[in-house]
Amino acid sequence: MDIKDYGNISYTVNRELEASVPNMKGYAEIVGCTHEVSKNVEKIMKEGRMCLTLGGDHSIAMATVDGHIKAKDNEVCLLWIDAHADCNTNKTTPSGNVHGMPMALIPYELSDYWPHLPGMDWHKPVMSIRNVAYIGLRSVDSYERLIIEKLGITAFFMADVESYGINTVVNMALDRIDPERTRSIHVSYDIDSLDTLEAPSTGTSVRGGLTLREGIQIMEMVHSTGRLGAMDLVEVNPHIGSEGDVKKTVEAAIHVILAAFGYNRRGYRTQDTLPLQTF
Ligand code: 5AB
Ligand code: MN
Ligand code: MN
Ligand code: MN
Repeated sequence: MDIKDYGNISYTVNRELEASVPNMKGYAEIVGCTHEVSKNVEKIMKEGRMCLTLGGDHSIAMATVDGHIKAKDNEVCLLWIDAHADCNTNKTTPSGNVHGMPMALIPYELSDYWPHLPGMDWHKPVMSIRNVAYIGLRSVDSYERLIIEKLGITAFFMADVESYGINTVVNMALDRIDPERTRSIHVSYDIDSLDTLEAPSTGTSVRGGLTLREGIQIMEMVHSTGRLGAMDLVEVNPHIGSEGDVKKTVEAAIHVILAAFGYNRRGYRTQDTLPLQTF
């Protein structure tokens, strides 16, 4: 497999932007970073590659999805794997954390709920919420619930994973967001979708989440469609928890990424070459 590390994103920050929008912590930094992320994802995908972006703050997803959409002429669907719905605006947020907002910035159906966002003119909400599905939700704020219900967003909560099983959930999600099975798939994978036991080193961990087995199964199924275009693996925070917690969380993230790019738990046939070196 041909893998290229494009390194870290470098960007400049216009500090004057910081106070320009209320209730968005780190706004200037996020504006500077996301614009570069979007340009990079677009460029990398136009080189014919799949693009994996590692984070870090989930706010980068507004940029990775933007770059993906620009590279694929709008023919994209989005799977949002998360304990949280991340669709607060700066008016509904209980925290001011922008990583709780990217899903409100991505679809055009929510664009009227935002004030003008200085420095974000590059960002065009061109995706429809009809092409978006959540899996793993279990900590949703009341305004987020209102938005999910009002817009009829396809959302599979942990209770649905419990009732249907993860296989059926992934198939139902893809049926809803990509009925013709032609779109390039973007997976925005927040590590906190996994249970605290599997991924403790993250900022907003919620117990009662996906097992690592379910988390891997989602990505094996996405891989098998042959249409994974880009993936974000976010909210891994090595500053949280013990050394053992960090190791466990990073290993879980690696398992999920390997599944996305073709590592197979069944092992390989002798004629196949290993798609990736495992750790
Ligand atoms: B994450 C919360 N809904 O808006 C908020 O980790 C949590 O990217 C957001 O999913 C969690 O502050 C954001 C309470
Ligand atoms: Mn989350
Ligand atoms: Mn998130
Ligand atoms: Mn978080």
